Amino acid sequence: MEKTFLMVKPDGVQRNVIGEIVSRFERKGFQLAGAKLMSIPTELAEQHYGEHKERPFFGELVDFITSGPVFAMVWQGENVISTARQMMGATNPKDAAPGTIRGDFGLTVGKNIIHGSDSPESAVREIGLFFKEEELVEYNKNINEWIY
Ligand code: DAT
Ligand code: MG
Repeated sequence: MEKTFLMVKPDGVQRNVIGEIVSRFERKGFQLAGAKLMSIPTELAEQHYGEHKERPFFGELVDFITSGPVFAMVWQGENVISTARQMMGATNPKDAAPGTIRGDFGLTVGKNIIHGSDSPESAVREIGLFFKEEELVEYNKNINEWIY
């Protein structure tokens, strides 16, 4: 089953929306495969956002993502990568539709509440950066018979 890496950023943790965000993915029908509250070391932040290292906001981005705990998650389900991106909304919360996570909880691009992998390649890469294989759990939920 397809998997993606999602992370409630430090602003989302401080704003007390971990539960709300987890709830949205649960209700949609996705299955949680792993989760942890953690502080991101600077090196990991720089690796995770490596594709942005030439961008003018890279320093701010790394400072922000290491500024407080994050809630890192792996979710699985059919089309979870692209569906989670839709549920997150546009990168800049000012452009994110109401009903999306960023549309409902964010105001500015620097503090946009949630990260989600943007492709199958980045999902594999990011899951590998944040989780050891033994931290991911494979299990069956009977409710899946009513989802698939
Ligand atoms: P996304 O998080 O939607 O995948 P991205 O990968 O383009 O967006 O950028 C990563 C993060 O960097 C984004 O969540 C917020 C920050 N960011 C993006 N564009 C920015 C900008 N123009 N100014 C400041 N921060 C920005
Ligand atoms: Mg991105």
